[in-house]
Amino acid sequence: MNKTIIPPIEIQTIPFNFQEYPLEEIQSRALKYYQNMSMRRTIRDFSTREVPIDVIENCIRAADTAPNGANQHPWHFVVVTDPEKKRKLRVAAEKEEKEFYSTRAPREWLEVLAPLGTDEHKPFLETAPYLIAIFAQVYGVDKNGEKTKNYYVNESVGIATGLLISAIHYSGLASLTHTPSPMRFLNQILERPESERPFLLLVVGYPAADARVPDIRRKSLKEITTYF
Ligand code: IYR
Repeated sequence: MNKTIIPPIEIQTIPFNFQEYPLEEIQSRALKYYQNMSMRRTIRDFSTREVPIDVIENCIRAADTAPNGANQHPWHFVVVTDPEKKRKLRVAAEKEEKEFYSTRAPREWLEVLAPLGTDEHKPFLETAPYLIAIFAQVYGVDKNGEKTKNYYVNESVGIATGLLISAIHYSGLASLTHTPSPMRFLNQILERPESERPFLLLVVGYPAADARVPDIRRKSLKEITTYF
């Protein structure tokens, strides 16, 4: 096959607005950021307390700053507050999860989940003020309706989701990464096209006053790093 030669184009550039800090400040910022992130926990008991939409929108804006394949931003965020939609999502998720916990999940999977105390009951899908369904645009669709290729979709959407979770925590709210499996029902209930694959359902809000979390530990730096 003949390789088409792509003529070089002159790319438009603008000056890079880099914010430089004194070294001690960089060290202190890194430490403080870590200390703040170390307080993040996934919670399962949410309060019904309201959260203004601008908080959620700014967190999504932060997620959209994620580095991504060919600047395609292959993601879509569906913000759900409508009680009827939430109820439908809960019913559909609990149906799949019941299957998962009772038959689909292999014994060894259930064993590693046991310390987390998860089960098929997902009341938080109705109690929390926001559900954010994150979709990965597996392929694009051009103006003629033809499929176009997207690059590094999983990596891009994974990074954007990480930034979103971090922004939500930094803002002072809590979240839960919920992964009903399979989750194609999200396309149907949330009216998203076939070109989008549901990636994650993020539950966002304040923790319930009496919320508790499993007594589990993170890995140490030593366990997760190698230096040369
Ligand atoms: N999707 C199920 C099961 C589950 C799987 C993993 I891996 C977790 O870390 C937690 C739960 C659920 O959401 O309950």
